[in-house]
Amino acid sequence: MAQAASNPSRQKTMFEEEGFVIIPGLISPDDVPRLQSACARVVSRTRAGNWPHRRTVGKQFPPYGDGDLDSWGVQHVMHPDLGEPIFSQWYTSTQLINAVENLLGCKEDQLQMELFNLLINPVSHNFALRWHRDDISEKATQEEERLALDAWKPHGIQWNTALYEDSCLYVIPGSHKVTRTPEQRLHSEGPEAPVDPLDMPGAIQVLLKPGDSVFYNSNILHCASYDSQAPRATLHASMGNVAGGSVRARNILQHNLNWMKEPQFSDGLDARGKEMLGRLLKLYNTVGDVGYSLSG
Ligand SMILES: O=C(O)CCC(=O)C(=O)O
Ligand SMILES: [Fe+2]
Repeated sequence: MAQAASNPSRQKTMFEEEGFVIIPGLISPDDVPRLQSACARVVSRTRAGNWPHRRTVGKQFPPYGDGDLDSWGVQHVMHPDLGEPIFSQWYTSTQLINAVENLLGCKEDQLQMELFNLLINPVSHNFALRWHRDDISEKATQEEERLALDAWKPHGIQWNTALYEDSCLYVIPGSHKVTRTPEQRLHSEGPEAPVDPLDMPGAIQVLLKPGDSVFYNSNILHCASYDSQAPRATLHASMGNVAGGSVRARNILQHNLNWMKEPQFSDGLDARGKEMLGRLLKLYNTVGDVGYSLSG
């Protein structure tokens, strides 16, 4: 089982070497119950069918569509229509920003706002995601995989912050740097999710206590298994360095973020949030100019 790393320099080394690191305590004690209550409200709204931006059971990647009634995630928790300002307050909190700056090795004035979603347990059936890297197809040849892994730069990071105990995620430490072995390929080519994720050579289960965050490289091989009986409310977000340009855009703009352009969203942010959003909108406009598809 993965251990939490204790100091910033060790955390950065672990993130770079292992492709993930667990950091406890990035939510202030007062905010834990506030975030739990906000999550309970948005989850019940989603399960009642009153929030269209959700991850539907049966679909691993966007677009999620509106097929199954059961959900494994709530998208866009900072959306003003949800009326829960605690989410953007936490996303722009000093403790979190400091952790991201340290792991990416950049300054606050380079950080851009990206995705903020919520991962939840489905209620009527278990569901699992097959082994994958977020930004490299499982169909990539070994050579294509090698080139894509070598091209990675520390321009973006994603994380899961658990509000309740969470043991859904599995990762292969160090796999963000190396191509799959033939056996790992067999386990990740899908389309089915694994019966037991620990059958995958090198896999470990990530165990998070409430308030723990696991930060990970989107190239790490990972999968997840969702038990409909185990309550889950895990904040799932990403942040980027503006230096990532169009490479970051590919990752984040596949989720439809047009709502982030509305003044109503910006008006609800603090000064730091407004600046981070401004950097994302600049990327949006630049990439839009070169014809990138923003649908999804
Ligand atoms: O549920 C999780 O913790 C992982 C989700 C994931 O891998 C994804 O959305 O691509
Ligand atoms: Fe993933």
